[in-house]
Amino acid sequence: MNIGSLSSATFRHPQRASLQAVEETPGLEQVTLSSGPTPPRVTPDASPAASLVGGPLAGPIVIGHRGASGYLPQHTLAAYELAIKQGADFIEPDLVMTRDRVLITRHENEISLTTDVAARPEFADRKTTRQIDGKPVTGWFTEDFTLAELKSLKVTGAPHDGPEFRIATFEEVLDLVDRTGRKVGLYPETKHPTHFDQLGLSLEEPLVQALRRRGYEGAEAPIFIQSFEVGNLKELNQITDLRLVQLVEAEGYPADSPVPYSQMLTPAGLAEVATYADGIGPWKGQVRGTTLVQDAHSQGLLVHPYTFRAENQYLPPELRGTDPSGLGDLESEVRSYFEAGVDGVFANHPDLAVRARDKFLQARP
Ligand SMILES: [Ca+2]
Ligand SMILES: [Ca+2]
Repeated sequence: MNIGSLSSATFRHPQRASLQAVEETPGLEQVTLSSGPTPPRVTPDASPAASLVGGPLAGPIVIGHRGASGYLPQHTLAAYELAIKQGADFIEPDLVMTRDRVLITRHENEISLTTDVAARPEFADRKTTRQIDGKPVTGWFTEDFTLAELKSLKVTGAPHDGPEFRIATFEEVLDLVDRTGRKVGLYPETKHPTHFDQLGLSLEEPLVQALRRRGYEGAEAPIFIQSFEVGNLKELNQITDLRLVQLVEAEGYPADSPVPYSQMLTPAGLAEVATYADGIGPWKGQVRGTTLVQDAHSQGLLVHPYTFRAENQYLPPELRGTDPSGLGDLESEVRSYFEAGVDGVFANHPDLAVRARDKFLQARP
């Protein structure tokens, strides 16, 4: 299928004032930034870079990491919607599965750190210990709950709790993007794919099917599917032409491979990744002061490092403000990565990354 039919199939409601829902989200106006630079005022459809989504890229992309997770609880519809409103080119849902085979958005399949499940007496007997990626994890797992049960939970956690935040399904995220009115891409991550395979809850087929139902097919679609594992990306490469991204941790091994991540980033390792993926998502520390961007580009791989956060503790010392918990100069950090040639960034504060990207493009000869 071509991009024209995708556009008409997927982005067919530009007249809908869909982003009003952000302004109406209870509690959103209570979001405050403790200190540091004030983020720019955002207006709906603020990004001049909407054309960066899909097709040949004219500049680096901004990926709203777990939504605008620097401002709202990660992986909630409100967080994704805020990322869209702030001009993110892509939003990033992490995907796990329920017992009744529904893809939902959570960073972990163990949900006691991001929901109130541990305080719910009716679910006390679901607490268990399970081997996840080779390590014992104790808690409550999405694969033991139906969607209806998970929907009854409150999403908790920094930076902003609220009773209005619920676990979102992937279908709800697709609905959000459909009604947005400008091109916003999706950058879904398969979480713990080997673990879910062992449970008979394979993630990849329902993911590709859900995307196909919305008209997302082929390498021009505004989609990147990402994984820290290797085997499921190779399987995906057999069943879809959607673009795939190999995530790379700072150290260690993929859960399903004896080849360390460090080896993946050598020229030979990158050549192997290029046989099944279209890009890499390295830890940002692997990019600075190395030839990784050039080496990856020479294999035809895009480079989308993670994670860019504005809190001072995550910034280089020279970009920090005086308040340890305040926000520092993320814009300068992001811009330095664009100048180093990266093709996109995962950012918890999409507004600041978009501003850095737009200034970078304006300054470019
Ligand atoms: Ca992720
Ligand atoms: Ca699978």
